[in-house]
Amino acid sequence: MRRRLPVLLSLVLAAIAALTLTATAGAAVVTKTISYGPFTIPAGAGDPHDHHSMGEVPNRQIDNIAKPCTNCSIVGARPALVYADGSSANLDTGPMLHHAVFSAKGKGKADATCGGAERFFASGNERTPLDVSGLPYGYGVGKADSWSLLIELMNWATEAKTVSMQVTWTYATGTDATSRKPIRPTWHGSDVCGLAEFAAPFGFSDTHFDSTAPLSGAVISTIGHVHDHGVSVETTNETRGTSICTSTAATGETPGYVTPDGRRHVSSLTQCTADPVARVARGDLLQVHATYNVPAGHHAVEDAMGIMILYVNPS
Ligand SMILES: [Cu+2]
Repeated sequence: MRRRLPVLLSLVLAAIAALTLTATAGAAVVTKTISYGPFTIPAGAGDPHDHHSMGEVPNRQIDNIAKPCTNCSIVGARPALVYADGSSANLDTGPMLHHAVFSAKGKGKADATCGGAERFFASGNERTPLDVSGLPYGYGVGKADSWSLLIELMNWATEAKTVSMQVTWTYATGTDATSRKPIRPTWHGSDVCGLAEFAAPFGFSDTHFDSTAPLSGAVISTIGHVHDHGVSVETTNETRGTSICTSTAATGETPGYVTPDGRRHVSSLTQCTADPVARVARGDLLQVHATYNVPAGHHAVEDAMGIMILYVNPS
């Protein structure tokens, strides 16, 4: 509890880095970058491949974080992990964004999959954005909504690293916000109401996780998540016999995702965004297929994940 006050104070001080306004035909779409933190991740043992020897900021929940706007509609979120000078903090220099989960409490906000605060955006180290700005949808932010951030950070470097979680929020206001239909996140995959982890076997594997669609409506966008050695994550609708989306992982696309030992880490996952991607009915049996390829001789990947967030316009 004693650590919370300085964090909150620094959040207030660090908030708001940039504000741009684009006006198109009476509609306003605004971009605002907010830094959450800073967080100092303790030193690790210098091995970029051994998670157990890394320094960590374990799951820290921060309540009442800064929101970019109120009475508005979020149409995009681009996550980053940065140093004090604004440059990217990534695995090439030590830090890893293990996860950041943003949730909202307020009128109409309840996690459709698990109950409790609505987890509306999340990022792993691959930093997948949400972008529905080109479609007539958005995630509503009410006047009295309060947001929380759950964050876990790691660092393999042998010195401590101080980083901030930065999100560039894009949002609509005024009539552009009220004319947008709401999207709600639904969570699918490995233990998504718990730690979300599963043990991936050696070799090529396809592990299935069943869930029931909690909402009827149109899937508008997706965010998939796997860990290193993950190949892809797909959500199928077993009731309808269709595939909703496959997110395919790429590794080492930029130098930040290549550690000094030459290993390439997950740097992006493909997304599906369309109007609609698919339709689902409440009660449909959905299945998440997490495919991994853990090489022989590697240590066991006990903390794999295979998750997909489906953003649904309920109807
Ligand atoms: Cu993860």
